[in-house]
Amino acid sequence: MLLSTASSLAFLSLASFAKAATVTYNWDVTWVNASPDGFARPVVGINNEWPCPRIQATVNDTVVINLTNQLGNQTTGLHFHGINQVRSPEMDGPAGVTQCPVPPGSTITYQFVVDRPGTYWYHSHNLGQYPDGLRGPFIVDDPNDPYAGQYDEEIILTVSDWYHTASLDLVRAMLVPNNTHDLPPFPDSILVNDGQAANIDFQSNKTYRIRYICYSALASAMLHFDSHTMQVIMNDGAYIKKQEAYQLHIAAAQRYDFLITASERDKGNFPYLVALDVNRDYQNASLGVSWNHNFTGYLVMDTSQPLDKIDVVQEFSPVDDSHFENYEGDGPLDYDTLIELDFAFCQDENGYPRACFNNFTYIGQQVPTLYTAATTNDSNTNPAVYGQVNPFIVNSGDVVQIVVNNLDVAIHPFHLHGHHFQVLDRPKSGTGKWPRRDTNYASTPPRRDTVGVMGTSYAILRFTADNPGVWLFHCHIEWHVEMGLTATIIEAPASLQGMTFPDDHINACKLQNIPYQGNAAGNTVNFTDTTGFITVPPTVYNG
Ligand SMILES: *[C@@H]1O[C@H](CO)[C@@H](O)[C@H](O)[C@H]1NC(C)=O
Ligand SMILES: *[C@@H]1O[C@H](CO)[C@@H](O)[C@H](O)[C@H]1NC(C)=O
Ligand SMILES: *[C@@H]1O[C@H](CO)[C@@H](O)[C@H](O)[C@H]1NC(C)=O
Ligand SMILES: *[C@@H]1O[C@H](CO)[C@@H](O)[C@H](O)[C@H]1NC(C)=O
Ligand SMILES: *[C@@H]1O[C@H](CO)[C@@H](O)[C@H](O)[C@H]1NC(C)=O
Ligand SMILES: *[C@@H]1O[C@H](CO)[C@@H](O)[C@H](O)[C@H]1NC(C)=O
Ligand SMILES: *[C@@H]1O[C@H](CO)[C@@H](O)[C@H](O)[C@H]1NC(C)=O
Ligand SMILES: *[C@@H]1O[C@H](CO)[C@@H](O)[C@H](O)[C@H]1NC(C)=O
Ligand SMILES: *[C@@H]1O[C@H](CO)[C@@H](O)[C@H](O)[C@H]1NC(C)=O
Ligand SMILES: *[C@@H]1O[C@H](CO)[C@@H](O)[C@H](O)[C@H]1NC(C)=O
Ligand SMILES: [Cu+2]
Repeated sequence: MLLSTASSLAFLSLASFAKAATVTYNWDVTWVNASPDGFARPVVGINNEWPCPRIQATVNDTVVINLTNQLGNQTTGLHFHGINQVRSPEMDGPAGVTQCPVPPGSTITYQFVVDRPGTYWYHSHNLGQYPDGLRGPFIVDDPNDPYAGQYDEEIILTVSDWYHTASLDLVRAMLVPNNTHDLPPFPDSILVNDGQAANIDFQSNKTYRIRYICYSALASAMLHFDSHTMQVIMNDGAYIKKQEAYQLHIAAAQRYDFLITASERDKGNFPYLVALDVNRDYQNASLGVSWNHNFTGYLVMDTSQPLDKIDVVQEFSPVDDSHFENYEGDGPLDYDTLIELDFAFCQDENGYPRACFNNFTYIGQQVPTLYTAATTNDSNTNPAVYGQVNPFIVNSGDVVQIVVNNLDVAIHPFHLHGHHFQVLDRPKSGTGKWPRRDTNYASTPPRRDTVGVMGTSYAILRFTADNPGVWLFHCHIEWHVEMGLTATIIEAPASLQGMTFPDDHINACKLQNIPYQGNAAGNTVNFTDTTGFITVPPTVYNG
């Protein structure tokens, strides 16, 4: 998956003069047989192909995706991870939140403006479906790239855990009362660039910008290059001050853009290691640390030499990404509103394993939450109309501080839709809960959309509520989403009142007899009447 020099550079130089364009994709979501690690299985692809294609646009372009569900036996939908959907919250994509799932045979159009440059990705946000393959890179080029001129070529590098069993079956096997240790499914293998060969053509005197994306459902990954250091320039689509890294730890859904240079002295081929981190906390030896899924790729300078060396790392000690500094040098925002979330595993009334924020697990309702916000008049400021989606009402213009207290011993990557947050603090494993005091925060905090919160520790995040919509905040371990590890931010509800939705989006609801107005159960007369709310997670998982 190389972006060729010629086309990417031409794209950049033209773009600085070009007017904002519209980039259109006509996509059928289809089953495809693939064997990326040698094991053949049906995967979810696009237009009968897999890996899925890349979305490529320039800042301020309009992206149109005309998506038809040709799966025949499953609903679908797409989320554009890290794209903030400013003035288009109805295009964010999570099923049950900003739309109904798209039924087989139906078409839905996503249309939105890409307001920020960087490395993003898209994926299904329905049914635990992206680990079945429905994910791809989403690149937004920057005519004003502050690092332009410091690199010659761009390369996309993706890493993912991979499973030989369909996600639906994995989730069904996980959500059973005898899963008393809340165990997720563990991967069968590692994929890099959705396969198992990803060598990089590496020419003397050239610098490469690697756009590194983690598609995982569970596992983080460690990255290390033999004899070469990385210069990280961006995290999650936000520029940072250049930061040297010998090793990078990337969690599910995160992205890093970094530069790597072939010096004039370099000769031969250099291995690089991507090691899947399925450990609950790689720093905590007492949890039994293992590295069972490794991938070796090569920086290839000389094709006449063998590709036989391996890259061995004695001890993983990745750069601390919470110490990255935002490129602009912005200080921490002062906050108005505090949302404190204690995360722990829990059980529901039927003894099924769940994940909870403040003792409540997310339970999907009938009406997508954004549709409820749009159709419940002034009552949309009352959390009670949304049902048990862990709703938090946030006023327009407020700066919100989210504190996540991770009461579990594992690392969990938390993602916010609709915003890039500042990461003010992300202390080491074992620190315990936030002491409810604000001290010693980063002076130029990095901004990102997914933060890895260490085991038995916390993270302090801030963002400005300048983007009306309904935005999920959730662990990006897909299996934990299915266990209910999600909260819902109802941002600027006054401006959501009376919002309207495209006919094709509403039609997806109508085709499945899903109500699309009123409170969580579709009551359009008495918004606080909770009759029909779903208050216990279903015991049979159908998505
Ligand atoms: C994108 O649009 C905004 C708002 O019109 C403008 O300020 C900005 O300069 C544009 N960016 C680019 C790269 O064209
Ligand atoms: C979107 O896809 C549908 C089904 O393939 C097709 O009928 C329709 O013309 C497409 N719309 C656009 C705008 O391309
Ligand atoms: C849907 O079809 C695919 C491809 O034939 C198959 O692998 C999968 O098991 C089916 N899923 C369900 C839920 O029937
Ligand atoms: C739960 O019990 C079923 C049936 O005995 C078994 O197949 C499954 O492996 C068990 N799952 C766990 C997580 O123990
Ligand atoms: C690399 O750059 C140096 C300094 O600019 C130059 O002298 C040398 O010829 C270049 N080598 C190659 C292989 O391009
Ligand atoms: C994976 O790589 C790490 C670091 O070099 C090493 O410790 C580990 O033994 C490797 N695992 C396997 C299965 O080779
Ligand atoms: C969750 O429940 C536990 C046990 O009942 C209680 O001690 C704790 O205070 C609750 N936490 C929150 C945030 O409500
Ligand atoms: C390491 O794991 C053990 C076992 O769960 C736990 O008791 C301990 O607090 C953990 N240490 C740190 C630093 O998180
Ligand atoms: C909601 O507001 C609309 C417009 O103001 C009004 O027509 C409707 O009766 C209101 N519905 C309820 C249930 O209050
Ligand atoms: C709406 O429903 C709630 C809960 O059932 C009830 O307490 C309230 O009286 C109802 N309001 C009206 C106007 O019927
Ligand atoms: Cu998690």
